[in-house]
Amino acid sequence: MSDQGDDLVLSELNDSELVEQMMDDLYDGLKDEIAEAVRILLDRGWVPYDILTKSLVLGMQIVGDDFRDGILFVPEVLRAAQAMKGGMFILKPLLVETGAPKMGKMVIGTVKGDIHDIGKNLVAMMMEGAGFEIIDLGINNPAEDYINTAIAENCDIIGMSALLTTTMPYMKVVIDQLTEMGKRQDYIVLVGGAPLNDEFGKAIGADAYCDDAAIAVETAKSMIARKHNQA
Ligand code: B1M
Repeated sequence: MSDQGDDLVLSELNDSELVEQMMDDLYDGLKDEIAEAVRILLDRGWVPYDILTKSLVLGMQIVGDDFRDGILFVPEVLRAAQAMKGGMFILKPLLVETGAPKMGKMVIGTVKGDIHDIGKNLVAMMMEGAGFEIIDLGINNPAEDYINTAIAENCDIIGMSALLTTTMPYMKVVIDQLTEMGKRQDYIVLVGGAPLNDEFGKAIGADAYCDDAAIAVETAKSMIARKHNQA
């Protein structure tokens, strides 16, 4: 996508040029350039969440569109994902170390059959930054992983992520299993991922569908507050 010359100096670009360049570099899977640009924006006073949402997440959207349209293929998308993770690695400590008071405990993971983890990682980071204790199960999780961890670790929230239309129905399997065990009411169940919507969340019996990481944080906070008030 980019026709970036060897002599391009990222620090000489103004903010909007730099953000444009970051989208090109993400598209081209240039991890070092993404890391450098993230550091430059931080030095310029950008807040970590804006760097994520206004450059990396938007850039990944372009990658996703071209992946869908057959312009990019798995190896290129993987490189873009690695570059995005490079940027997230720098931002993570800044997102999680807010000193916020402890809000509750959440187990989160991507469901069985699904290996997409960027969005889930972002949600985990933002939740941690908002004061939640996070147990991250990673990718490809069967129902037992969520349920056993929630019970053993005394979690308040079970969070599930799915990026494929073929894997999102598995969220219902987890919720149904909780119900069969008589444990559904013990946990707040939050779901998210690009192919989901509110209606799907309701249909499978989740407490809420969360469109993005910021909404996940707000939803979790208000549901935890409601749970404590009821208690
Ligand atoms: Co895949 N992939 N992928 N992929 N991939 C999608 C999802 C796809 C939409 C691309 C496309 O066609 N446009 C398409 C799915 C189509 C569909 O199901 N309808 C697709 C496909 C088809 C596939 C494969 C099947 C391709 C193949 O092998 N032929 C394969 C599946 C493998 C598997 O899982 N079994 C596959 C593989 C891959 C890679 C490995 C190459 C890579 C993943 C790398 C990784 O994650 N480590 C990859 C990527 C990167 C993508 C796209 C391009 C980007 C996803 C992403 O990271 N977005 C994606 C296209 C797209 O989504 N536009 C695509 C950025 C991230 C920040 O957003 O994950 O949506 P997102 O998370 C958001 C919200 O959704 C929400 O908050 C996050 C932050 O704001 N959220 C939650 C997410 N989880 C939440 C959980 C919560 C709350 C909110 O819990 C409480």
